[in-house]
Amino acid sequence: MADTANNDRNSDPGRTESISGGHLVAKALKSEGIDVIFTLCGGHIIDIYDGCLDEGIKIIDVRHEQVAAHAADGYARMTGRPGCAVVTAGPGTTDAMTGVANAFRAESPFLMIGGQGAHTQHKMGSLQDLPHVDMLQPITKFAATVPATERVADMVSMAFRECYNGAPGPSFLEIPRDVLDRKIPLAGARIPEAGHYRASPRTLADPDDIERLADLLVESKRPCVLFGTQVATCRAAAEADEFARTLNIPAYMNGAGRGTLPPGHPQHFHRTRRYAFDKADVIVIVGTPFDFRMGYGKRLRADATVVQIDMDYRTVGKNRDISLGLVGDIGRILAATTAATTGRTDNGARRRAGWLEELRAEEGRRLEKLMPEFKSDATPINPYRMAWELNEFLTEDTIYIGDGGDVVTTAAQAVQPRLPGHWMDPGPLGTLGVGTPFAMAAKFAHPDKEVLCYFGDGAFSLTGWDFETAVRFDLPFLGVIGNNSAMNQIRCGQIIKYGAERGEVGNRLGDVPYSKFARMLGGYGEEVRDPAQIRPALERAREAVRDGKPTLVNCWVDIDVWAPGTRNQTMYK
Ligand SMILES: Cc1ncc(C[n+]2csc(CCOP(=O)(O)OP(=O)(O)O)c2C)c(N)n1
Ligand SMILES: [Mg+2]
Repeated sequence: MADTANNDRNSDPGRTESISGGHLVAKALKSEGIDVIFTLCGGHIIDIYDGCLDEGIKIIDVRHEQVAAHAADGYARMTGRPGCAVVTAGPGTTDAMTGVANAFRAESPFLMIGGQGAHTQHKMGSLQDLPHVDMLQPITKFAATVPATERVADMVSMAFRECYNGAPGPSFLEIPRDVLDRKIPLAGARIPEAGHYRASPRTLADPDDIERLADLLVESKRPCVLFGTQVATCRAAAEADEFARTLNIPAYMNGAGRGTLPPGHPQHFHRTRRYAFDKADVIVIVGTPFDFRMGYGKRLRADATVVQIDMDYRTVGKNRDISLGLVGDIGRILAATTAATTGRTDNGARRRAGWLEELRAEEGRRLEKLMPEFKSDATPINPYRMAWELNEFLTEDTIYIGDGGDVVTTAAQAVQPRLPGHWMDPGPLGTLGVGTPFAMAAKFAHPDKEVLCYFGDGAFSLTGWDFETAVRFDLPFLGVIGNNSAMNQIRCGQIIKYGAERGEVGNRLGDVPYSKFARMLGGYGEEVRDPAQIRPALERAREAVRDGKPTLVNCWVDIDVWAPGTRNQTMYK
């Protein structure tokens, strides 16, 4: 703890009536409900730490600023509240930029605070000086410098407000060192009060369009719906469930929308999305853009009636024409649509039974085709077998995180989270290295849940040193590595394009026994080469995690097996 005299000087207005910029930051963070900052220290930002001590905000210090930013992003996804990362000027801020960019594409709200040289040394060549705001502007919803200590808390709350403008995203504030360190009379600062500086973003779309959508759905014979990440962002799983169930509409899920409906739910479908998109008469796209994951909209039947619902006005109708667009909170819109269809003599639900049976039969055929791979006894381990074992191993309480190339793509063919909000992937920026920070953030947000992260060996090595942070902060997660000693997703594309001889350039990694790395850092680890040993090793790892140890189960997988998406290079089409 900081010494009491210092605390009194900074934050007890009754005695001194003065407060420093760093302490104003902490007060504003507290107003926003922030209970943890993810950070890596630097001389420019230490007064924020001192303020956090007074406000009871936990400080998790990591080993690379990219990790701090990803963890703040992950915390936001897991809690439904914004996250916060605090990094120093110059290289601290540039290191964190990848995490900000990832959150920007993934629509995840967090505030990054960066240090800056003193205003009095502006453009004089101070230590770690860079034009941070210019650099962060294109990848944030809001980026600004705090010009004076009086404005610190006000601008922190402004930055949080901006995070929620339309679809959420990150904001950036740069606070010069003299602004942070200076003390001002408390009366001179606006300190926005919790709950009094921003409105609810949960707006409803045009009510007439809700009625039009209800009409379309009631009449539809072969509708389908895709629930995307914003269903999770809006915590709208209950509304999505009621919508799909009441109207009997087959539902597919992508991004963080996975788990919106559990496997086994009558309207939950998984393997027939393309088939349904080819045959549907009405397609409702909820909270996911027409980006590369959707072939920019080209994967939807050209003459289908396409409805798009999104939090962001700019996303609706982008890349593909739509028949109807609705903008607002996903849960509100789905609930209002369901309500608009009730009370009609026939909402069409029963008429669609045959359509759902057709899709269910097709799902079964597709699963049958994959079963030999899922059950493969081959060594090195077939990555499909890994995928199957992981899915069998998940419990209702497991939060699943994917961080890697091909092994993670393959796993997505089997792994289905059992509950909403239990799936994390980087999102459309496709950033490798999110796994360790996401796992730490998930464990911090949900200490009673199991957090399982499936890594590629390449992905793990980008940010893996923060395994030590998980040990230090008692954030045990179950890490599993699908180790093919390669950046294999890229290797596949190189081999296809340049042939086997010239395709092995710049993509091979060493044979690293990551279990030893885990043990070196104070965790638990095992090596697995025999597919029959995957499950027992996972069980032992689960026990180790329950005993408080972060874990790496290093599974040696076949370098020459790829997912169809990788073989067809669909991500580039
Ligand atoms: C930060 C970052 N750098 C590079 C890439 C490009 N990339 C996509 S997949 C991949 C290979 C990942 O290897 P690994 O995690 O071992 O998974 P594998 O494909 O081998 O299963 C790379 C380098 C990326 N997506 N993100
Ligand atoms: Mg690999």
